[in-house]
Formats: sequence, C-alpha cells, structure tokens
Amino acid sequence: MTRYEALTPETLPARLGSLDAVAKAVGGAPADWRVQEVGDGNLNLVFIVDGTAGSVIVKQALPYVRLVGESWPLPLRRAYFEYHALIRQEARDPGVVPRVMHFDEEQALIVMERLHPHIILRGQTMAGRTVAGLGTTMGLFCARTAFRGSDLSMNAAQKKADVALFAGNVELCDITENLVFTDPYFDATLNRHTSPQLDGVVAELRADAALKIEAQHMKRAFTARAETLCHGDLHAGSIMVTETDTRVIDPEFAFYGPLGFDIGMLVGNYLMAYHSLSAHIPDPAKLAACQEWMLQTATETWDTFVEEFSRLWRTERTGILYARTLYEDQGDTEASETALREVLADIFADLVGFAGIEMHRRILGLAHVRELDGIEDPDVRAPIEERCLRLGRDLVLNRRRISGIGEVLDMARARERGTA
Ligand code: SR1
Ligand code: MG
Repeated sequence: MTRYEALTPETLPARLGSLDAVAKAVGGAPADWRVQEVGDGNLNLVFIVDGTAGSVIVKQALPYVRLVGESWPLPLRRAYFEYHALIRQEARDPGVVPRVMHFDEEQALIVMERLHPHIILRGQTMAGRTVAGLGTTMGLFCARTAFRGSDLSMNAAQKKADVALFAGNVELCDITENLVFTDPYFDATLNRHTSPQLDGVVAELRADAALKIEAQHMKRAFTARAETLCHGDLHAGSIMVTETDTRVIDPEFAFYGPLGFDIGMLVGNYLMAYHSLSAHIPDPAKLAACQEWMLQTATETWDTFVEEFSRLWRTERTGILYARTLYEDQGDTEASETALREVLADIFADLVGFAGIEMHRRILGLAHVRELDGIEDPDVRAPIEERCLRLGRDLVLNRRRISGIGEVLDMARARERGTA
C-alpha cells in the first residue's frame, strides 16, 4: 500500500501512467501527457490530463481545506463518499454525472470523464449566455436522485446500509451544519460580508429571532431527516454546461437528508444569479432576457421535478413507504394521489427554506459565490446582496405559506424592482 501523496503536474504521469483505464483514455506515452492543475473550488486538486487519444480529469482530495489552508484539516475520505455518490447518481439518472474511470481510496483520487467543452454554470450565466434545457435536466436529476435514493424506492436493508455508509461523511456535513445553518446568523470568526455597506441589514438579520429559529428548524431537518441521498452541494459551481448540455459534478458533500435539500440549494443559486445579472450584463434588452430566462429555469426545474417525481411515485414506488397495498391495491388511487400531493407540498416548503438559507450563507458566511463577489464595486454589489438577503429572509420565514414557485419568483421580481 502506497502512502497518500498529493499529485503535482510533474508527478502525475509517472504515478497514473500504468493504469490501463487512464492510459487508454489519454493515449500516448505518459511522459508526453500535458497536465494542468485547474482546481478553483474550495477543497481539492483538479487536474486536466491531455494526450493523443483524449483527456481525463483527475480529482484528488487534499488533507485540508484548500480555501483556508493547512490550519483546517479535512479527511481524505471525502473522495470515497464522492465516488460512492457518483456511482449511485449514474445509476439513478444515467448520463448526467461524469463517468468514473478509476478510484484510488488510498490516494483519495478519482479519474473521471472530462466534460468538454463544458464550463461552470456561473461562467455561462455571468457572460449573459443561456443553457437550453437546464431546468429540465436539473429537475429530472433532482427528482430521480431524490426518489430513487429514498424509502419510496429502496428496500429497508439497502436503504439502511446506505445511510450507514454515508453517515461517515461527518466532517463535510459538519461544514454545512456550521457554515450554512449557523455561522451566517451570528458574528462567527470565518464570516465576511460587504462592509460597511451591509452592516445595518446584517445586524438586523442577526437580531431576528424568528429567522434564527426557522434557520435552526431547517438545520434540524438537515441533520435528522435521512430521507434520501443528497448531492449535498448543488450550487452553480457544481453544474457544468454548454449552450445545450447540462451535467452535474462534485458530490463530495453527499449525505442522507431531506428530499427538498438539493433542489432548494439550487433554486437559491438561481435566485442569486438572477439578482446579480444587472451587474454583469450592461445591455438592457439582453439583461431582461437573461433575467427572465433565469426565473423561467427555476419554474422549469420545479415543474419538471413535480412531473418526474409523480411519474416515479406512480410507477416505481416499491420501497417501504406509502405501500401500494394500502392504496392502489385497494382500488383507492385517489388516496395515493393525495399522499403524493402532500409529500410534494412538504418538499416544496423545504425547497423554499433551503433556498433562503443558501442565499444568506453565500453573502454572510465564509464561502461566497462569484456572481456576487465578482462585482468589484462594493456600492454596486451591496444593494444586490441586500435584495438577496431580504428575499432569503422572506423565503425562510414564509416557507410553509408560499403557494408555489410562481409566488417565489414574484417575490424575487418585486425585490429586483424595489417594490417588495
Ligand atoms: C470550507 S468549504 C466551503 C464551501 O465550499 C464547498 O463548495 C461547500 O459549498 C462548502 O460549504
Ligand atoms: Mg464542490
């Protein structure tokens, strides 16, 4: 067994050159491979390896948080959870996540398909470009992974074994538990925000007892409700796109959690992107079109989720919950449909709450998003961030009362116009 050693562009060819799957996909002599480290995320090393036959991605965990440095150790085991999540996602929604070619647990590395010419979703939206079918692909992905990873689909033994496996992803869950659900709501050491412009609204939110209670209700759902295998970090940097194709990457935060967690984080990211666009797209007509597309994408994502989740409910409900023996087999399809509507209503309320929390943590916490942080002038950035913060609060506090995705988007439009 070789001891873990972080790769470098110089050492990678010699260390991976003897792996058949990699050598075949890359082609040529390993000594001639072109290797570039391109990781721009918060945690890992990511290499593009190019040869005569093609290219692959090599992702390797570092024993610490890259964003912060060696002072924040983080277990290499996250690569193991990412690998296990990738193979489950591939089985549940084939073709959306990158194909895994090789996994080395000791070296905490995964060799996978290079998505090319895909770029990170936020790069596309910030440049004023759209993605055909984004909402459909993401709605299908969220519905299929949520349903097929849950007690609605899995039998008791499979589900419990899987919950036990992913329960080991302690430190990554701990990051979410603290950075997402708690730190933003008090003056935590790692926090940062646009100051002094946002100091007032930040103080207001941190003094808002109702908000802090609801945020902890959401955190309780995160820690206690092992409903399905979630991606765990579904933001605009975990989605790679071309103008016509959408793929999902980076499930190292995978955990068993609420059915509405992934889609909620995703919608929060759509909403932040929507509000940020006025700072990135100078042409008014183009801006209006891109903003509308962003909101339309949110609708399409949720509508597709509902449609696909309902289809799976009717055709693949073979798990331990809402057994057909109680409903359809008794000739009472209506009762099954009522149960479905109620489950979807619960998922939607969670979606709205998680979306609001995500918007808060990306502005108040440690890990921000480029759509907002990339706005150089703080006097332009702050009012946009304030819109997101206030919308986030309204979402979290009203999550059980909001009637549907249309109302969420109307709330966003009102914030953007300044009429909320
Ligand atoms: C210390 S890690 C900060 C954030 O980066 C990841 O992508 C997750 O979003 C995490 O919360
Ligand atoms: Mg990531």
